[in-house]
Amino acid sequence: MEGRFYITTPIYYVNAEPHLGHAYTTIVADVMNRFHMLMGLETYFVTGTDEHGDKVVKAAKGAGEDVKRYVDMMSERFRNLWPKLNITNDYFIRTTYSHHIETVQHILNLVNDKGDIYFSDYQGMYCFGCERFYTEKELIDGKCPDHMTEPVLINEANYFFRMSNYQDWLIDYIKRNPDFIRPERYKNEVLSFLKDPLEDLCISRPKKRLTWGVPLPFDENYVTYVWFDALINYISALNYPEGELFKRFWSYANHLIAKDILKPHAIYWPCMLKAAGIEPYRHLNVHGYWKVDEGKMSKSLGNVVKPLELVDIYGVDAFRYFLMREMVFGLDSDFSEEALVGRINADLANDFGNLVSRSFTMAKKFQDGRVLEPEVIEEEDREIRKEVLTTLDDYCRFMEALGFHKALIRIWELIGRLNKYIVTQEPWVLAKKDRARLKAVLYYLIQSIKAISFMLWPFMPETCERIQIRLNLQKRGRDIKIDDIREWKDKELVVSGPIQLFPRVDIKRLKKHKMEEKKKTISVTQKHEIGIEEFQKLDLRVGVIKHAEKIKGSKKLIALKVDVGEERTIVAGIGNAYSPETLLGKSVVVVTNLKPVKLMGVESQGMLLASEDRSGLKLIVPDGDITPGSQVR
Ligand code: ME8
Repeated sequence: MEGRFYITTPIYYVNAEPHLGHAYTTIVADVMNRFHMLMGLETYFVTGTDEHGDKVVKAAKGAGEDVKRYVDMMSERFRNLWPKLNITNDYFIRTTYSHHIETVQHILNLVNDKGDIYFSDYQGMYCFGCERFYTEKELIDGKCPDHMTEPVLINEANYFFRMSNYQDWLIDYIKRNPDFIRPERYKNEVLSFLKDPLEDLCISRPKKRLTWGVPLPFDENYVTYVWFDALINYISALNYPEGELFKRFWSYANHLIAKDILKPHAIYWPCMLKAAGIEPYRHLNVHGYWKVDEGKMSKSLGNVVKPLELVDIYGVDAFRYFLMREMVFGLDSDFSEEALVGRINADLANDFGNLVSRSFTMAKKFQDGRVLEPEVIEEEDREIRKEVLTTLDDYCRFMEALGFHKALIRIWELIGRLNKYIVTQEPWVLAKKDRARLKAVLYYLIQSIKAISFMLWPFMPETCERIQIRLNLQKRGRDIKIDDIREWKDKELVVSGPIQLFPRVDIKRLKKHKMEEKKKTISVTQKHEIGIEEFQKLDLRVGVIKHAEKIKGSKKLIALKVDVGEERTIVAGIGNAYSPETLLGKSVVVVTNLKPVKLMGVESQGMLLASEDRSGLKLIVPDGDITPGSQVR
């Protein structure tokens, strides 16, 4: 593989919180970026936020915020999410940055000077959700196909980009460069769209309707249409035209998007680049949608999947692995937490986790962690080496062709093979009767795990680096290059201890919680209201835990002495979530006027308030010091 690698994600609209779809695209970009690092290429990775236009203004108003303050706040949510998903972006672009705005105006001037922009009256059907005009043909039953709302007829004078001038050039370019748009189905979709005459693109919005945008440099009464502004981020992020980054990376540009924004990227953007005298990007890589319950995720349906919630529960690598393994790049996939747990238990805890933990434990137990190059090897060992090398070749081929799930399937075949190797070689038997064979088997196992940790690093960087640290490798993470996998010539590897990579997830517990959550939401909405007098019957007070001990014979129950102005004995079912020592000195909220009850022989004179979700049970605590016995209102 030669050259450099420049990867971009869409810049996301700041009118909504980041969700699973945004996380997926950005994780794929990260996996591609890390893979190219592994291949020894110099890489550059850009993501960011799209902050102009009607939608954003509406969202800011809806939130009762000033627009600039709103976009700053929302942009931060995206920017702060990426480190939590271990994203290696080099730059985060915002369309409100002044250098981006200057680049947009520079391109507008270039295209205008060339005579490719004209002013004209226009009447058309406008969808505010998409921020664009629709032709009759594009509408479904007179409605916008994305928003299923009727567009509004708008009549106004605007500036237009002569996109039609570039139609023939674009068709020819796509045909001559078959992997310009990939996978192929999307290339075909674009070519089929281009069979009809291309309309010119309306690239302005009058300021009387919208002020939140980049002003047209040649008419102060207009701002730039959001797509003509947004697409340019891909070059303003590289400091076009003079920037060193632009010179180094533009010819290697790989855009990554979902199919929703195929048209602007496959049609508007190449035409804009051509008009501005800039060479086209190298590849447009298009993936499908994540769906939930076979439908689109949407706020109104309440089925938006929040990446951080899943990462908090299952860990970032399990989440990354699942997304990359489950979706066939280019096609739609259905998301379910059950499927995620299924993969964690089967692929990660069972296959991969067991292989590594068994091998490390045996190396430690039988050879005190010293894994030495063997003097004698057998055919079975040679076969293992061969399998690692063919896996590596297949892996590279799949990764380059966007077949991420295939690359993972191939690695899991190798993992399966290694687990079998353990079963057939029986190192625990060899430890008793054939130390020379044991040495060879452990060496081939640990070398293979090392190779796997290099290949899987783009997908699960944290886990792989943990393995590499346990193996005391000098080169780790992004210092490792593909040839390091081929070499296989360590004289000695040292396993410094056992390792547990992925704990199994209890699917029954997950299901129980889901049911309870559902019941809770239903009961919250259906519960009948109570008057304040009824609520005031409860005597809630702040208490401080003075003493705690488990009740013999019960896993869950803890007997507490709590100072609520006076000392009370309270029996609480919190033993699964808290150990007695961690409770001492904690402030809590106590219901003090409940009728006492006896639990396992101990009289409980009150109840602590707590809440529980999938992440576990937590006590409700005051936000700061409050004297014990103070009333909770
Ligand atoms: O379109 N499945 O921003 P956006 C998979 N600002 N990916 C999904 C997804 C889903 N269900 N939903 C969203 C915009 N995505 C413009 C882009 S670029 C110059 C301007 C991902 O916030 C996917 O990458 O609506 C999709 O293309 C993108 O989010 C749309 O993000």
